[in-house]
Amino acid sequence: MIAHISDTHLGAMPYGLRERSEDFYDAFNEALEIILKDHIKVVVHSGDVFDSPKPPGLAVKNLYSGLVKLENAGSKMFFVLGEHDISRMKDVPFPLLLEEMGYASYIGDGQSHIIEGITLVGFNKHRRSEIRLLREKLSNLKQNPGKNILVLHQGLVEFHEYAGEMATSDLPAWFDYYAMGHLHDPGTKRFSGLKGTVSYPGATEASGGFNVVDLSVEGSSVERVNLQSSRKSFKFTLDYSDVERGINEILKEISGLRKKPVVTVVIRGKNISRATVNSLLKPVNEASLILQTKFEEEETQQLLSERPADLRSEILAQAQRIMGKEGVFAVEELLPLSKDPEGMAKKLWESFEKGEFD
Ligand SMILES: [Mn+2]
Repeated sequence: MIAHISDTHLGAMPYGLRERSEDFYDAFNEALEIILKDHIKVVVHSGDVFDSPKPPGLAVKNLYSGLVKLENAGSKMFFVLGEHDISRMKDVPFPLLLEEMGYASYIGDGQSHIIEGITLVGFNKHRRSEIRLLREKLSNLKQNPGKNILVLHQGLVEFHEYAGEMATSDLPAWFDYYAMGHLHDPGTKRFSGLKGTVSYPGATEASGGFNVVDLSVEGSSVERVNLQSSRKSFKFTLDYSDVERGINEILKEISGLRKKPVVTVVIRGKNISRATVNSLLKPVNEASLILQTKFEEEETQQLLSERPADLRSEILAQAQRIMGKEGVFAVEELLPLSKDPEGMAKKLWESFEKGEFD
């Protein structure tokens, strides 16, 4: 048995709320508690340990004390780096300090790391412009005796059409388990061309869980462990004509939770009185950590009323729809460089030279 966790994003603080940043520590610490209780020795982390290459002290403290607990129980975390861990300033990524101190093991170097008879091979995040290189590295890997696990921080198109940077056909076929990170929605699939199960445990906090993987089963079997500490988020769509009843239903659903939820309420209808709605929503507001209210007047109803899986994927999907692969390139590669015009120009030139624009 191994544990597989990903995208813990320690140090994230959505809405600038301290309570939300605590959620990430709570989820991480609860996952570690379960791992310790189950006496799991090998913990694979497939990237985005921290939310930022310069994590806040509290995030470093939480990771450090978690790793010490693992160490004391004879367990260890093995990690690769996600794009959130890697500084564009080419500074030393923070998680590597913990490797230096002996509290975790870095496996993002593409080498075989044999632990308890299991071979772990990991790669750090490769950006879209580096995928060809990653494919080449993957095709040169050699199978080891015993169980083999591949650890990557990449989107696979079979799991997300727009956030996918590569396909399962790019993966060597013999791995017993493919420990994926980067996509925040959990997903586990088998493919006829691959020996092992491919799985994204999803972002620990947002998805509220992680994987326990049984390698003794042919091709591995994945059990998802759900965390109690995770904060629920809800989106309700109410008809203005029946708004009072709708609000009572919401109150029933969101009360009695362990943590006040994040709530979005969409009010649809004609001639909506926002003042009336806002005053009716007061008890909902009190029962939530954050309440966001959106109004959709019937005439101006948006086409996109479905909640996107996450904002980033939605931006990518729209960029792809409107501008094709150049749009995806702009969002993924150029946008993060918006404070670095020189880097941006360099990136553009590199990609142009590689013939990435038709
Ligand atoms: Mn990521």
